[in-house]
Amino acid sequence: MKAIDIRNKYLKFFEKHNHKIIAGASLVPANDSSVLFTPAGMHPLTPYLLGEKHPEGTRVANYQKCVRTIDIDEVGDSHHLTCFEMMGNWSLGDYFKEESIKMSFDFLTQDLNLPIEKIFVTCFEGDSDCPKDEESANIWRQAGIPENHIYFFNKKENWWGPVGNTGPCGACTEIFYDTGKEKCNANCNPSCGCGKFIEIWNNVFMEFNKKEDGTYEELAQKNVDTGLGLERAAMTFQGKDNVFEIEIFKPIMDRLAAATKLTQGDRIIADQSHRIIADHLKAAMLLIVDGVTPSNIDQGYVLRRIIRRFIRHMRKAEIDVEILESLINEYIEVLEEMYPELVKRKTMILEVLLAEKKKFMKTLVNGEKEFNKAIIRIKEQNNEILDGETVFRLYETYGFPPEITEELAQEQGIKINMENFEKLYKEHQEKSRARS
Ligand code: ALA
Repeated sequence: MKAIDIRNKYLKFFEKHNHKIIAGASLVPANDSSVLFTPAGMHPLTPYLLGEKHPEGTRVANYQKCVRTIDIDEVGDSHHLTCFEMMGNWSLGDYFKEESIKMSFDFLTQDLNLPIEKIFVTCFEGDSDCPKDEESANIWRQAGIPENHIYFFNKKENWWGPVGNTGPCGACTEIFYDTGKEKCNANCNPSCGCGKFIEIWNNVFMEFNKKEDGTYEELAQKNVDTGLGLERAAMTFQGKDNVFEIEIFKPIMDRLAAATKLTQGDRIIADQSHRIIADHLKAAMLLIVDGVTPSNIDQGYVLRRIIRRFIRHMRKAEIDVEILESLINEYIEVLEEMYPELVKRKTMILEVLLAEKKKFMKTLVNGEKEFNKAIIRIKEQNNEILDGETVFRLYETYGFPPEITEELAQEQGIKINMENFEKLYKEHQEKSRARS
């Protein structure tokens, strides 16, 4: 089943269960400077989770484009993405655990035909803020999930939110898909992250508001916030063991594989770079559609970092960067059905990305030369840390975001002195401010 078919089935299912389908929000949150990008479907709904009346009622559902840069370094493995789509259904003081879990279970097992033996779930083990979530576990048991597929974990795994320091949050029950891979060790379980179990859906029971002082107060209403990752769901239901095999990435991955000049032996490196390029390029295009342009601050800086990172990976995988324009055209065609807005803003996407590429390429070649000289020097000195001054010079003179320098250094087994870089960066900013 294609990703778009899963999305449509999801919306239809929740419409049938009396949810109003609402529009997703921009990737750039309105009236909220605490986060740069919309990180989850619930974020635009925060006021309603806190009690404000939603114009569409107490049951709503949608799909939402999300960007989470926190996972940026994980991209390249089988299932992490910085830019993904989350489908969500919400109870704004309406249904709670029982109905929420039953709907998730029915959707997965009936509408998507997922065999019950493939499903594993986790529940909150309880602490001084909130008791053990036996209620959710019982609902899962009644639905037919066997005891040895139910796990309890602490806040780290089974608590979600708030998005910033304060706001709605609560215990969650997560649904995992068993890929059928071997356990990585005898204790392998849904929290271990080895890739055997893939988290596909999170049902959060948002009944608390986290306050500034770190304490939790009960909200006046009990809410449900869920998130079903579309790309991961598609990977699961298409029986793929990596998300880049699904139809929204595959044509681009194939194109990159055909374009790399790396030889067979280096294909693992190339594969990782291809995944980074496919993820970052999609993120960049969708950010541009939502009005972000490369700059040195806030959202614009993240966009710049993402663009520069995928260009660097094109070079690392020995792909001619001149294919970027045709790659973008092809990618837009692939994504058109899911994101028609890409077609409408195609000219702007091409303009922004090609201009940024041109700018970066000018300095990348020289910057890499400087970097390589510095690495030779460090290695000759038997040093394992690249000094902050060099990192800063690469940033200031060549526009290398420190993350790129760090990544380049890591590939050589060298760490960078980020602390010193940050000190120099701050001093530089203060001087510029004093001058202006
Ligand atoms: N807000 C929850 C999440 O992002 C559903 O996992």
